[in-house]
Amino acid sequence: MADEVKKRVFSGVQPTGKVTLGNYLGAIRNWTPLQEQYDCLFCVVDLHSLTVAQVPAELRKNTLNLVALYIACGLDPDKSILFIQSHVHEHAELAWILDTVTYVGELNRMTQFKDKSRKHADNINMGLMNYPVLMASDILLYRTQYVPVGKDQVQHVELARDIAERFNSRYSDTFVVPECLLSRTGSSIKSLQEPTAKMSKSDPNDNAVISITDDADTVRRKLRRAVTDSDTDAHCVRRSEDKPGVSNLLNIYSLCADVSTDEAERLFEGKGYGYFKDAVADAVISVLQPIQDRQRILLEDKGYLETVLKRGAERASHIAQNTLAKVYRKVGLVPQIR
Ligand code: ATP
Ligand code: LTN
Repeated sequence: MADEVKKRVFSGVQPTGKVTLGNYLGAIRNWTPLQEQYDCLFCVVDLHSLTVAQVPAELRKNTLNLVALYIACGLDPDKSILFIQSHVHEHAELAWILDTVTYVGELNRMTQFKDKSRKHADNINMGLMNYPVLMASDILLYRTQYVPVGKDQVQHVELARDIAERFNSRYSDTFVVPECLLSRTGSSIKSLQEPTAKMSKSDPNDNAVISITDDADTVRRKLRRAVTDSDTDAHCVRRSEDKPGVSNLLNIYSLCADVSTDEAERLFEGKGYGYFKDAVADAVISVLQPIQDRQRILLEDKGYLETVLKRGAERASHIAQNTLAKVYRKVGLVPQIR
C-alpha cells in the first residue's frame, strides 16, 4: 500500500508563567497519544505571550522550562516536531497577510480579548487584539487538520477556519480548514477558589491554581483550601450544577486517578470533604511527581534541549517556507530572485 499521508496536528502553550494542572489535563496530556496517529507539531508560542507584559529574563526561562515540560509529559522529539514559535519567522509574516483578510469587528468580539482587556486595562495593545490572527497563522502555515485545545480556545480555532475559508475563496484554494479536537473531560479545569472560572496561569491568586511544578505539600495545602460549597450538605461528594467546586475536584480526581466520574462519585459516597480532598491530592501528586523528576533532569541537559529545538525549527521552517511562498504568490507579491 502506498504511504498514507498522515493528517496534521498543531498545538501550543504560551510560556506565560507556571504551567497549570488545567494546561496539562486540558491540553498537553491529550497531545501525547496523537503522536502515534498524526503528523504533529507542538510549539511554545512565545510571541503570543508578549501580548501581556513579560519580564524578559523570566520569559526566556519559562520558554525553556516549557520545552522541557513538553518532553517530560511524553512529547517525543523523534515522533513530533517540537519548536519555539519565534524560531520560525514565517509565523509573524503570514499573520500580516491574514490581518488583511480579518475584520476588526471579528477581533473585537473575541471573548479572550474582552477578558484580557478587562484584566490588563492599562495595556490593551494591538497584539492583544491581533492574538487570534497570529494563532490562525500558526495553524494555517502547516496545513493543519486538527487543533487539540481546551474549550476556551474553540472560538479562536473557529476564527482560523473563517480566515482560511475567506482567503481560499478570495485567492483560490490554499489553506486546509482546521478543526478543533476537544477532550471530553479535561477541557475545562476550574479555579480552586472560584470554580466557575477557568484555572489560569495568570491568576494572581496562587491558591486558585495548581502548578505542574508544585511540590506535594503545596498541592495538598491548595486542595484542602479549595472552595467546595456553602450548603449544609457537607458530606455529599457529587457532581451538580450548584456544586461547581466539588464537581471540579471530582473531574480532577477522575482524570488523575484514571477512573470515570461516576466511579469517583461512588468511591466517595458517604465520605466527608476532608477525606475527599486528601484523595484528590494523592491522585494529583502521583501524576505530577514523575513529570517533575523528568523535567528536572532535562533542564540539566541544555545541550540536548538545544539540539531538539534546532532540529524542530529546521523541520517546521521547511513546511512554513513552502506555505508562505505559495501565499505570497497567490496574493500577487513579486517573488524575490535569489
Ligand atoms: P493565560 O492565563 O496566560 O492566558 P492559560 O492558562 O489560559 O494562560 P494558555 O497558554 O492560554 O494557558 O493555554 C494553553 C492550552 O491549555 C490551551 O489549549 C488551553 O485551552 C488549555 N487550557 C488552559 N487553561 C485550561 C483549563 N483551565 N482547563 C483546560 N484546558 C485549559
Ligand atoms: N492561544 C492558545 C495558544 C496557541 C495555540 C496556537 C493553540 C497559540 N497558537 C495554535 C493551538 C494552535 C492558547 O492556548 N491560549
